[in-house]
Amino acid sequence: MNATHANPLFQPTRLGAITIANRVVMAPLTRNRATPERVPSPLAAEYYGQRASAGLIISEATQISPLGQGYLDTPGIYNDAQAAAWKQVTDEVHRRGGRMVAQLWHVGRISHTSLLPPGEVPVAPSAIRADTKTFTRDGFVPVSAPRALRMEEIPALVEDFGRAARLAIESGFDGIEVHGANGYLIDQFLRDGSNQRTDAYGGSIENRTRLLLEVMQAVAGAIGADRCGVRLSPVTPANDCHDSNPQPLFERAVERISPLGLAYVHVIEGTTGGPRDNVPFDFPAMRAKFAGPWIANNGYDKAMAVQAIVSGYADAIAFGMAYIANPDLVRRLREDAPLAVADHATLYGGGAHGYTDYPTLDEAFAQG
Ligand code: 8OZ
Repeated sequence: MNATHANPLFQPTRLGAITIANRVVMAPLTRNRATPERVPSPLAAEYYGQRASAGLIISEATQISPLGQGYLDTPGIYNDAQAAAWKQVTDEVHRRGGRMVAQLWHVGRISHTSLLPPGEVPVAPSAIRADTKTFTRDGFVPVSAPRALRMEEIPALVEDFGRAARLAIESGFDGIEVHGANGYLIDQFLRDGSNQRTDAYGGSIENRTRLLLEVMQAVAGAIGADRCGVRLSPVTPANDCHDSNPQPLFERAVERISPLGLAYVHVIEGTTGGPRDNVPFDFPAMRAKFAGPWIANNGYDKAMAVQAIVSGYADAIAFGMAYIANPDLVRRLREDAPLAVADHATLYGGGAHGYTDYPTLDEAFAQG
C-alpha cells in the first residue's frame, strides 16, 4: 500500500447508517435550474451522477413546502412529480457507486411574495425584515416583509420536515440533511437578531433551540435518526442573521440533539463562501458537545482536510465551490492534480453550460 492510498481522506467510514467510500463530501450547492413546476432539472441526474465519486453528495437546498421557497427555480420535495425526478437522480448516483442525501430547506423570511402561493407572505420567528435581497423572475429584489409564525402553526411546519424526509427516502436518497444554516428559517429561530419571540420558541437558548430539536426529532421519527444530518453556521453573517452570543448557543444546540443518535452534524466555519476567521469562534469546543460524526466545511484545501481528519476533529470535509468545476474532485485531490476554476456567470440558472459540461481530468486530456 503506497502513501497515497493510506491517506485518511480516501478511507471509508460511516455517518450513522450511511457508509461512505471516502471523506470527501459534496456540499449543498444552489444552482437554480429546476423547472417552473419546482421539479429538479432534467440535467440533474447527469450533474449529480458526474460527481458520484464523492463519499457523500448533499443535494442542493430543496424546499419542503411551497412556503419554504425563497429563490427562483429551486427544486422542492413535497409532491409526486418532484419525487419521481429525484428518483432518477438518486438512481444515477447509486448506479455510479455514490451516496446522496437530500438537503431539506425552509427559507423563512428570505423570500419574496412573487415566489410564494397567491396571498402568502414569508413566515419567520418574528416580523422583522432581513436586510438582504433574493433572486426572482425580475432579478435581485429586496426580500418581502415577513409575518411571525403563530405558535399553533409550528407543529404542522415541523411535520412538513418529517413528511419531506419520508418522501426523500421514497425518492431513493440515503438520508436527509436539515438546512439549519445561512440565515434560513431554523437559523432565524436560533439567533436573537431574528428571533424576538416571547413564547416557548424565543428568548432563552433553550427556547431558541426548540424548533431545531423538534425538527430533528420529526425527521428522525420519520426515517431513523441515523439517516439524518443537520447543517449549522454559527457565525456566518449570510442573509442578515446574527446573534449576540453564538458560542453558548451553538454548543447547546448540538448538545441538545446529540442524544438522538443522528448521522452527522455539518458545520460551516466562518463566513459562508468567504473568510474562515470573520469572528472568533471555538469550533472544537462546539464539536466536543456532539457525540456523533462531524463534517467540517469552508475553504478547506487538501492539507487542511487531512489535518482535520487525522486530528480527530472531523470525520469528513465538505467542498462546495470546488465541486462546481471538478466533477472528479476526489481523484484530483488524490493525485494532487490542478483544480479547475468555476465560471461565476453560470452558477445560478441556465442550462447545461456551467452545469454538466465541466470535464473530468480524462475528458480534459482527451479534448487536449
Ligand atoms: C446561494 C444562493 C441561494 C441560496 C445557502 C441555499 O446559502 C443557499 C443559497 C446559496 O445555504
